Amino acid sequence: MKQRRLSYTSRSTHCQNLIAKKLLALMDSKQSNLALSADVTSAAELLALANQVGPEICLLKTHIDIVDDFTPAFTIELKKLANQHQFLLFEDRKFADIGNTVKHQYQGGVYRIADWADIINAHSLPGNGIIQGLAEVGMPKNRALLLLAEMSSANNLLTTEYTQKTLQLAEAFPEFVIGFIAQHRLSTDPQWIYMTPGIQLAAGGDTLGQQYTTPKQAISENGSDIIIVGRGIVNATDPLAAAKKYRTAGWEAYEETLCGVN
Ligand code: S5P
Repeated sequence: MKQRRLSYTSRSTHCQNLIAKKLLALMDSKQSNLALSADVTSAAELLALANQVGPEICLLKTHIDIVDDFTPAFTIELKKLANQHQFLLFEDRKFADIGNTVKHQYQGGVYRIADWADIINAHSLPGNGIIQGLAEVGMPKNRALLLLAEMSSANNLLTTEYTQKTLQLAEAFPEFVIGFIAQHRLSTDPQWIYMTPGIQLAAGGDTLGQQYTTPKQAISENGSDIIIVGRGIVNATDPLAAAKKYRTAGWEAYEETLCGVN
């Protein structure tokens, strides 16, 4: 069943976090609810992809630790492209440790994630301490956090109860947590932003348990806000043409669920 929704812009008034407000406004002004999962292993390739696909996306998701030739200069270049093409940066670090450890992982080490990533994500598994630790680093820098509430992989261990408890954890930190990595909308509260990975234009999977759903299913039927697309774009012979197709599919699915009153 189609889920009716408010526009992204009108939702932004319900958010406490500045990145959430910025992202929702950007999505409407750019007419894109597409996030590129830029899962490539060379810095030059990632920058070229970001430059090419940048005009089509609201968000670029990285796995910074798979870039073979990472240097601090790389993230400076990435930020320049984000400003030029108007997209936000999301490091898919999936933090999963105690608060004190994730603080160091977030602000220090080689990658200094807090210096350049607008958004990060974390597993809720360790409990509220992980959010508190990340918030100590991220809040002074106006950053934002997503919690993993559901996963796309087959036979994952995230039960319905785990998902509900993740929602409850988020509700205790609305200044820093902006939403979820999830396969479905979890609540009627308009402040939460849902991002769905495991998206291709045709449903299916890969050989390692990934399960794909379509943009229409994710946005229109399951009530998500942002489609996260990796190999559907990255491995296409023409990534820009593929990104345009995903962008159109995601946007049309959003528009058809809009309520008359925005
Ligand atoms: O449940 C999840 C959560 C995430 S963040 N399933 C996922 O696939 N992801 C990430 O989304 C994954 O790490 C990868 O970067 C991307 C999906 O890539 P694709 O190539 O399968 O589209």
